[in-house]
Order: sequence, then structure tokens, then C-alpha cells
Amino acid sequence: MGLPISRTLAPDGELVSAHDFTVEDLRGFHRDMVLARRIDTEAYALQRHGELGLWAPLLGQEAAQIGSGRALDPDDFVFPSYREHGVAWCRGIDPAKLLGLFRGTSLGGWDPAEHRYALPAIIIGAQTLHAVGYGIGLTLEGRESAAIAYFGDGATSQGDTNEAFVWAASYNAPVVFFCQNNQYAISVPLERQTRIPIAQRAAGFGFEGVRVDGNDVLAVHQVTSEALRKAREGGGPTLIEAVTYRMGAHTTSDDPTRYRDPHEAEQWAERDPLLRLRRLLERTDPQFEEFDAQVQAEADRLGEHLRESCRNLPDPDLAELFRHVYADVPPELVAQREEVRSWS
Ligand SMILES: Cc1ncc(C[n+]2csc(CCOP(=O)(O)OP(=O)(O)O)c2C)c(N)n1
Ligand SMILES: [Mg+2]
Repeated sequence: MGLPISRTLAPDGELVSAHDFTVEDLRGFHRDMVLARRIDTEAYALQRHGELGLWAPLLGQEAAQIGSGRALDPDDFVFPSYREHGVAWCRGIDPAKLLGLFRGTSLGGWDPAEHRYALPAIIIGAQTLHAVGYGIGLTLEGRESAAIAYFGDGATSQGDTNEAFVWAASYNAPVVFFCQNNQYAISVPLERQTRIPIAQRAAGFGFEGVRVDGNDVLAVHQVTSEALRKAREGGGPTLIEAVTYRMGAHTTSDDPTRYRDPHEAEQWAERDPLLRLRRLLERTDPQFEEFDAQVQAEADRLGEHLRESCRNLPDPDLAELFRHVYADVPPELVAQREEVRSWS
């Protein structure tokens, strides 16, 4: 039983199936993954220094996010959850803007329409419905672009996600459901979510499901490009299950040593998405060392930018909390807002 896993680049850096990426493409993936990891480790450290309230690390999921994020056309629209910092990077969002949300200084931080990247959904699975609604809208307007929803393995148990699958199938919506199966929903392991591979569920809803090695940036890019192309051309939805691993904690408030066997993390460390592309490039690109040095210097500058921007984020006006809720603010809220204002 089960679907095969698409793979192009094996953990040891050997190519196991064909691809038509140029050396420049491969270098681009390397650069993006290194920078995505730097955004993540830098933000994690900022939280530990008390500069952020919380951070949801992407560590280990760089290939899933960069491979899929770089497959998007400018006009496609992303509906993310809270961990997709690498996809946000691909959409041209200054990572310093992601920090505002986790520092509590911003309710959003960017214009979703400008970047075609919605604000993160914290309600598990809710964004899958938003993506389908948007996708149906695309069809009604006769536009040839696609929506993509990012969610986790745990989200597949959520009612919203299953409703989104039904609607997407019924309306043949141009939506790619991109599930990062990172093996855990906080402390709950994958076995508790499903008895069959997640991708296999798509068949029951009436559309295609594919499994891909989520730590193989090349295969993820290939599979996502194909699903997006199909969606834009009227071929309907696809569920992609990117099989990966959350190498870090669920968030900075979580301690995975309480529920995970440390050997498991060691095994996955060997399948590190950055390491396998590095192994390929070291073997095949004579100028890689020089290029990599430039990327590391760029990562250092990005880290500095993040630390500096984080500390300089302006404190919000607390009364902002009362905006964006009612068009006409009711008198009791006006009274509360004025009380809050009087504190500062
Ligand atoms: C509707 C809802 N229920 C519960 C939560 C609490 N919660 C936050 S993250 C999470 C686990 C989600 O796991 P998964 O979908 O695998 O995504 P991951 O965090 O692993 O990326 C839960 C249950 C929530 N945010 N929303
Ligand atoms: Mg998960």
C-alpha cells in the first residue's frame, strides 16, 4: 500500500533521477536555503534574548519551503500558516517584517495583495478554506493562476482542511494543498493523525495526491511546479505531501525532549536538506567554495539586519487593538480604548 516518494537528490548528494536545473538554479536554491536557515536561527536567538515573545522555527523544512516557494509564479497566491518563513522569503517579504508579529508590535506587517502572500493563519487548517475560496474566485474571473495553501500533518485531522478538500474537488479549484509532514503536531506523532500516507487521502476526495521527499529541494520544486501548472491549466487541485522533519521544537515554548527519542533527530540530521545540496555542489561545481563564501557573508549581513530591525521596531499604540474590529466602534469599546490610552 502507498504512494512512491518522488526523489531527485539522495541524502548523500547523489542524483537519483533526471532534472533540468542549471548550475545557477542549484546555487540559487543553496543561497535561499542558507538564508532561510539564518532568518530562523537569528529569530530563535532573538526570542531567547527576550526580544520576541515567540518563534516557530522552520529548521529542517528549508527544502520543502524553498523548493515550493521558488516554483510559484508572481501571480500565484500563498495562504501560509505560522512556520512558512522560507516561503515568505521567496515572496520578497523583508524578514524583519515577520518579526513584528512575533514581537507583538504588528498585527500583520506587509500587504498581502502586494506580495501575494496572506497573513499567517494560526487557526490550524483555516487557510486551506481561504485558498479554495480564492481559487474558485480565480476560476470565476477566468484567470490562469493558482492558490497554494501550506499546512502541517496535524492540520489534516482538522475539519476545515477536509471541507477544503471537498470544495476544491467539487469546484475543480486551481489549488495546491502543500502539506509539510514534519512528523509532529506539537507533541502528537504522525501515527495518531493517520493510518495511511497523507497524500493517499486525496484519492478519496477525488483528486491527485503525491508524496515527495520534503528534504530534497529539487524534487519538491519539480513536483510543485507540475501541480501549479496543472491547476493553472484547469486540471484541478493536488495534495502534495512533503515528507520532512521538524528538527527543532514546535515553538520556543516547547521542549521536544519530553516526547521525542533523541536518536530520531540524529537520524534525520543525516537527511538535512542543506547538507545534501551542498554535497552535490561541492562535487559538481568547481566555483562552489567561492560562491558559498559570498552566501555566508550575505547571511551574516542578513543576521545583522534582523537584529538591528528587531530592536528598532516601534512599540505599537495599545489602542490599535480596538481598531479593525467594528466599523462603528460601540460605546463600551470606546470607553475601554480611552482607559487603555490613559495608562500610557
Ligand atoms: C483550530 C486549532 N486547534 C488547535 C490549535 C493549537 N495548535 C497550534 S499548532 C498545533 C499543531 C499543528 O501541527 P501541524 O499541523 O502538524 O503543523 P506544524 O506545527 O507541525 O507545522 C496545534 C494543535 C490551533 N492553533 N488551532
Ligand atoms: Mg506537523
